[in-house]
Amino acid sequence: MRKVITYGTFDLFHYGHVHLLRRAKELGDFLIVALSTDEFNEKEKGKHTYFTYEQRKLILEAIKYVDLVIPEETWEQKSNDVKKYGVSCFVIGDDWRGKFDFLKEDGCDVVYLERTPEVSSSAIKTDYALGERKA
Ligand code: C2G
Repeated sequence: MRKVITYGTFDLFHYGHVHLLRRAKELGDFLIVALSTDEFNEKEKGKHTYFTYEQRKLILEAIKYVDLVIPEETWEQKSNDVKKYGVSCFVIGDDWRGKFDFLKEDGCDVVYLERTPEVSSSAIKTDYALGERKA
């Protein structure tokens, strides 16, 4: 079984996240999502999410591409996760290009996938407040 892992906050879940998770799953048989906890978001990423960790986890567990959701609590846990779960492939959006190449030293493939343009959790917040709509 080829396991794939990806990391993120996934707040205000949207179609850009779906495209990422679909493509990530295509790279293996089992997709693990390491979901940023509320504490990690606040203290390390400077993000104040709309939904709590448990609410964001519930949404991700309902996504057909996702097989397991684990907490992302530190920047440094990635190498341990790769070993602990026997992960063959690390995937993330190309806004992170180059940042996680060190995982190749653990024998893990590292894939940066193109971000879906014109959608983001932060844009949803501002656009909605301004009365902007996609439709
Ligand atoms: N994403 C995307 N297209 C978008 C928005 C997001 O492909 N329009 C991808 C991001 O590149 C990321 C994933 O969806 O791979 C989750 O996005 P975020 O929740 O913004 O993740 P981020 O804050 O980048 O967290 O340790 C790594 C971090 O936890 C990554």
